[in-house]
Amino acid sequence: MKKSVMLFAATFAAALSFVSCVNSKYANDTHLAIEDGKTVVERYGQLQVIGTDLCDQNGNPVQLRGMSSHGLHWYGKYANKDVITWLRDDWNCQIWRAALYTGGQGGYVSNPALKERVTDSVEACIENGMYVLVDWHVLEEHDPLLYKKYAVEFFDEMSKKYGDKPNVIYEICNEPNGEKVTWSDNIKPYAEEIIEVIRKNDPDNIIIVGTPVWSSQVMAPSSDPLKNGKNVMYTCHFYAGSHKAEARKNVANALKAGTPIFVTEWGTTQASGDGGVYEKETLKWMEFLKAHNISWANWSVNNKGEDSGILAFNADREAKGNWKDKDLSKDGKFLRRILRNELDMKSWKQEQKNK
Ligand code: IDC
Repeated sequence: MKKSVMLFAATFAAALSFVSCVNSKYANDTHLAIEDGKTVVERYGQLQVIGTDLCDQNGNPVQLRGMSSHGLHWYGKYANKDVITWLRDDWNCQIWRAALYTGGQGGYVSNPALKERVTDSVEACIENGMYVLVDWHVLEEHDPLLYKKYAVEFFDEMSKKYGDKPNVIYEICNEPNGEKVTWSDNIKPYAEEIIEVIRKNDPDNIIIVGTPVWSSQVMAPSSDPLKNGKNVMYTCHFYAGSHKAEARKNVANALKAGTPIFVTEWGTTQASGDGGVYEKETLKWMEFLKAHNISWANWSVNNKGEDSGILAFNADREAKGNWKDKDLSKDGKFLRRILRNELDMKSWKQEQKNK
């Protein structure tokens, strides 16, 4: 009796997974930075948003995965061709994020020369056939409207320079935050203006807009949409040790409401960027993002010694890439396996059992 119940359950589960596999429009995604000698940009070309999906030039849904720089004014030395190429070839990254802090000491507004770290990143990604997120890293200033004047100039210049390259994705405000900063009064008017500036020079590359409360309130855009939302996505950020099932539910609801989501930043740790690596919680998120075809960039490439940094404390001070196991932090070793498609929830659980 017990045996037959088990047999029934197993058959039912197998049938279910067969059905879900056949029905899934995401089933064949292989996540390779290079496949049959072709880079991801050669294969996917001009990206576009269809419904809530990020799609390639032919309208097939794609999921991009890769790494974010740390603040370019702190660890910008890693935003170079050697490191970005290593991340493509050894880590299987298809995307790189250049995080340009805008406010604060040493941020772009007080230190405009920092732009070179962004252009170095963009050029390395163009040469490498990778996508690149140009991240206007709103954080300390809370409100994207505060430095709008600088953002207008910056995105006008970037879109004039690189608007004809399919590699570039504009992330126009990392994490708006603060009680007084709302979608309707701050983020939306800012986004509409910046999108207009970019669209004059670049009619089609993807633009990503931050959401209220450090890019967590992903439902906001659906009730008060942008006037110019074509090929626009919205971001949700999470740190696996702080944001869990409820945050995933918010994302699922936003997708249901028709809001395309791109996770431009997430970490394996607590929101502080420290506090340990949450492996199981991370793998839950990885399953979720894969099932919903949501692209992502992980925070971040640095050797500061914080838990969310992929390098061991003080490793690779020359910023050359070519990292050995000893150069990587716990976070780095874990993420490398995820990106190389060597680890998922199932194999991780098995490994825990075998320990
Ligand atoms: C953190 C860095 C940390 C730095 C701090 C400064 O990891 O070294 O001292 O910024 O503000 C974010 C932000 C991102 C944060 C990260 C971790 O986008 O800039 O980086 N985080 O706290 N949002 C949620 C977490």
